[in-house]
Amino acid sequence: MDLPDKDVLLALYRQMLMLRRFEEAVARVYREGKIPGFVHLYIGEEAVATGVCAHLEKTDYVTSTHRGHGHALAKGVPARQVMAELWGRSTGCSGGRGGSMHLYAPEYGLLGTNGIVGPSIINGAGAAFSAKYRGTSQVTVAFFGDGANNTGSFHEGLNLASIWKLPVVFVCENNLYATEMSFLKATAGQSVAARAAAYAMPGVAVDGQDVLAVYQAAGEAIARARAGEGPTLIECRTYRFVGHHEGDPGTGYRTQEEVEEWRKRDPIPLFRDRLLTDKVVTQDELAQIGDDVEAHVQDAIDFSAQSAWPSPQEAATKVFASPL
Ligand SMILES: Cc1ncc(C[n+]2csc(CCOP(=O)(O)OP(=O)(O)O)c2C)c(N)n1
Ligand SMILES: [Mg+2]
Repeated sequence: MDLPDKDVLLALYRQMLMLRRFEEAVARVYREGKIPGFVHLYIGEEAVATGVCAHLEKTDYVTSTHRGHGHALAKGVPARQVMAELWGRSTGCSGGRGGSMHLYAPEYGLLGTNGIVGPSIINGAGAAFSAKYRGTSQVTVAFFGDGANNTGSFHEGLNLASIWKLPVVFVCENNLYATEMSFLKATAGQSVAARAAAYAMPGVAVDGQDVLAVYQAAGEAIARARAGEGPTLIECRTYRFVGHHEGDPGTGYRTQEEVEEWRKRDPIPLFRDRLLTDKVVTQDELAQIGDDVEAHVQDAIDFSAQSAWPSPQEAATKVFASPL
């Protein structure tokens, strides 16, 4: 494939690095007790959200999972608002009510991360139905894991999207495990992409550690959706370098050798080496991006630390439906 323009390449690099540094900072402050509840980090999978969301407009939609910080950031939710939400502060994107698994920012097209495995798929189909019904050109991307691929939501969502030709792209982040359960043991046929045939839509399997491969596949699928040609299923083969959630050592169900093998295919150094080998960028340019990203993440931490908690009255609003 021809390389995209330099500004696109640098934006992809910056975005992946942002996702990585953000999550590393989350791990640090989590251990200091700053963040309540569970966090599921995206470390190792950055090329997926980055390569996909690079094609989306602000008005497009994303539905996401329990492992959704990267999706929120890549969709354009400011780092301050994502971090402050993790800290439970009133300046967070959900006003501090939601935390990691309930990041909502519809003004940026983020229709929610979700603690339940599967609904991102049907919610994504629903958002796409809404866009089609209203006659807009909005595209929805529904992210989900390999675990969700074996739930009813997957089959319902893909079926409805296909019969109604909805403008949606289903992106499976196949990191080979659902908590401790191996994808290969849990999935008949051992392929997510192959399931697309049953729903009469294109199914594409891509190397989820290669941001350019993801960028290309997503670009085609999003253009297809926007042109009214219907849904696509993309399976990105990837790996989480860390435990399922912070606190899980991630060692009881996979070997150290396996983790080391995948770490050799870390999407960020892979891409950096390619940019340097192809002489697209200089070391200095990359170092500058690294410094900017570090400052950006530190700003989000400082902002969160200085933000107020929601008042008890505020915290209880928008949580329960008003009785009729
Ligand atoms: C309906 C439902 N069943 C079980 C759980 C518990 N649970 C939380 S995350 C998870 C694994 C999800 O695996 P996958 O979809 O592959 O996403 P990953 O964590 O690998 O990103 C499970 C089973 C849940 N949250 N919701
Ligand atoms: Mg998984």
